[in-house]
Amino acid sequence: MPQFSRAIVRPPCSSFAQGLTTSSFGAPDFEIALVQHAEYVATLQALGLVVTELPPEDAYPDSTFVEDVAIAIPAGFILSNPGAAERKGEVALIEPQLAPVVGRIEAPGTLDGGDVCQMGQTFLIGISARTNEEGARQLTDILQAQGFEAKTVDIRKSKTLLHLKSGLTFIDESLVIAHRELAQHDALSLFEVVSPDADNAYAANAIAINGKLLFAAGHEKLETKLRVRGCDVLPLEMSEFQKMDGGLSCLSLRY
Ligand code: CIR
Repeated sequence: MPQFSRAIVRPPCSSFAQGLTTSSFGAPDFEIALVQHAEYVATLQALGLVVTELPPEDAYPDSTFVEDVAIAIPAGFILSNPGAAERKGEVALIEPQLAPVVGRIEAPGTLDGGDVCQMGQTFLIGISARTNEEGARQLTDILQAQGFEAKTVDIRKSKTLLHLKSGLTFIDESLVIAHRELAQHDALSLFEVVSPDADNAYAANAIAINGKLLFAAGHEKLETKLRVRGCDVLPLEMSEFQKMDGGLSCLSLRY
């Protein structure tokens, strides 16, 4: 299971409800989002991580989803070039906090960190509405230069996945959570794949960290399947972030 010692987060800002979303759950409650975010941070700290909390940034409603603007690898950070025009400015905003920067995705390449799933020495890169083939190619070059392997997974036909990690979580070398539409992909052929039913699909985005599995509360069917397989599940309330299409992994950069 992945081990991390540090994380960077940014709490939701007062314009949070104006962010991008496709969900039909209604507007998020800002005060509840702050409470859920604080519990998320406290959980990372309880797992031993040193958490750097950046100030909220009202000019960028989606800036709490810090995972999308950079990819952390052992050598440093790779800056992304988000696929949504509204989010591109978030990269310059976070860059001063990230050192060293060991690469960046440049136009015409676009890439959101939510499309990048590290599975040990291999990274899966989702080609999505946000990450294009050129962005994936640039990231592949950077990762290969750092000794990693990279493979792409095309999710452009998916009607439900915003990002690859919306439907995929690497738990350890033998186990992943994957939406049914990803489960048969070659890249997952060596793993036992646990797939959620449609009504638990949101919880496919989880975070394996230091022996625990941070998991979206309220998805008991998937939670039971994971507990049966030995996962130490820590449920966290995520309702207000789900309303903005965000999951657990998007809320932090872990390294
Ligand atoms: C967006 O549409 O960009 C944000 N509202 C949600 C981003 C979620 N990020 C992620 O899944 N990595």
